[in-house]
Amino acid sequence: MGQVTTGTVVPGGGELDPSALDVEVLLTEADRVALLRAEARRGLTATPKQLPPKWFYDERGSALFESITRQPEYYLTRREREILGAHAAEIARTTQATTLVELGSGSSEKTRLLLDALRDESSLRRFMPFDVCLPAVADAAASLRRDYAGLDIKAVVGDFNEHVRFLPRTLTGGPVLVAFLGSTIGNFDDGERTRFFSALRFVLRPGDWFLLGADLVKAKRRLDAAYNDAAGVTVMFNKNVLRVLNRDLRASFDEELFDHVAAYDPERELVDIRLRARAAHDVKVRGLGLTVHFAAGEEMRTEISVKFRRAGLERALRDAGFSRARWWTDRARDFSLSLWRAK
Ligand code: SAH
Ligand code: AVI
Repeated sequence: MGQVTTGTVVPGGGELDPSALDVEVLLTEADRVALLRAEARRGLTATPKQLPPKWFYDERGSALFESITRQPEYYLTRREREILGAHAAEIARTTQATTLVELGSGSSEKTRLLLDALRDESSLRRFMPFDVCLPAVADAAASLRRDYAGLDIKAVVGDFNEHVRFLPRTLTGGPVLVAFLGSTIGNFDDGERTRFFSALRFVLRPGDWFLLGADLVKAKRRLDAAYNDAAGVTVMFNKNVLRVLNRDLRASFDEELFDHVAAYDPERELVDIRLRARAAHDVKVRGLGLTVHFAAGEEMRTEISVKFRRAGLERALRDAGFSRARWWTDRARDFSLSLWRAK
């Protein structure tokens, strides 16, 4: 993965050759740009303006996210790692998974705890990291191939909002464990979350497993700090979406004309993440033949990060056809990891 300070080396991963990298592509570079065009047009012409969070993650965005996970205020990754460290062996013993699929896998760093535990159980045959960011998933797969000789590592580039239904083609022989870590589920709105759980349940067979990492409701002070780190990495991450639009849609966004705004809303139990225009100005999006006007102070939503309560998650997963096998939190009860079985 490139250094965050060196700028973007690989435009959206488009200049990497997926076949040379041994990556299965469900979302080609052409598909990616077509989807970006459609979603950017919809979001930039909507009131209020909004962009889906998947567009943060080109190579630079993925590196910036990794840097966020190391910031002192961003407790989520450390807490989830603590839970995985304490319970990976039990997860491996319980599931006896032969295939591990990881959705939104990024660097798959924490996943090594699961891979080690499943290797100790001698059940695991195949690991399938799945991510929208080709450089991230290719890099993770290359490093895992070095460290887990004998494990069949099948990296997939895809959009988990669109392509979860294509997974069953490859899911044969023994129980499958699908892991969705990091509280990426929090970046879905209510409708997306419901659709995602049902699509996932649809591709799993009864007896397959789902492991979900979800951040929990807590004091506003801590959540505001986690999404406004003192080093300003989250600011760069949020503004990275503007660079992606400039590069891939030939837009003219000026990062200096926007402020990062992130605040926990205790009513809706989510962190609302936006870019706020510092002054009235127009942005040309040449790839869409569009001129977009921003009023002074106008906010464009770039992400939500929902915080969960146990009861709400249990209801949603039961409704989708899962039964709960385990529920764990870290010692500080900041973060949850739960294991579900397809009924
Ligand atoms: N699971 C890792 C990374 C979380 S960051 C962790 O826990 O640290 C979110 C990851 O989801 C990124 O790697 C991003 O590229 C990926 N992602 C975001 N939207 C996606 C989408 N629609 N489809 C597939 N992957 C997506
Ligand atoms: C990937 N996702 C769960 C992160 C989150 O906490 O919602 C993305 C992020 N956005 C700002 N900081 C981190």
